[in-house]
Amino acid sequence: ETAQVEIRIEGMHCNSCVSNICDTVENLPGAFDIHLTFQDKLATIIYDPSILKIDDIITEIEKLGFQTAIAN
Ligand code: 9UX
Repeated sequence: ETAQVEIRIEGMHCNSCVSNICDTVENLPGAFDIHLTFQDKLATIIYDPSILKIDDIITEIEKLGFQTAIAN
């Protein structure tokens, strides 16, 4: 099973922030892929909803110090 969610991310300072978010999300069990650019501030995440919950993705991103909002 595959789902996609778009999460708006505020508080990124540079591309190292992008890398930190991508590395963290990619390592979550049930995460398949993440696309995120500093310019768009919009993360597109492909994941398995039977393994990984949106709330868990958001929690992990916010633990890194960013603010989030679900965009779809
Ligand atoms: Mo920059 Mo971001 O010095 O997670 S890497 S704040």
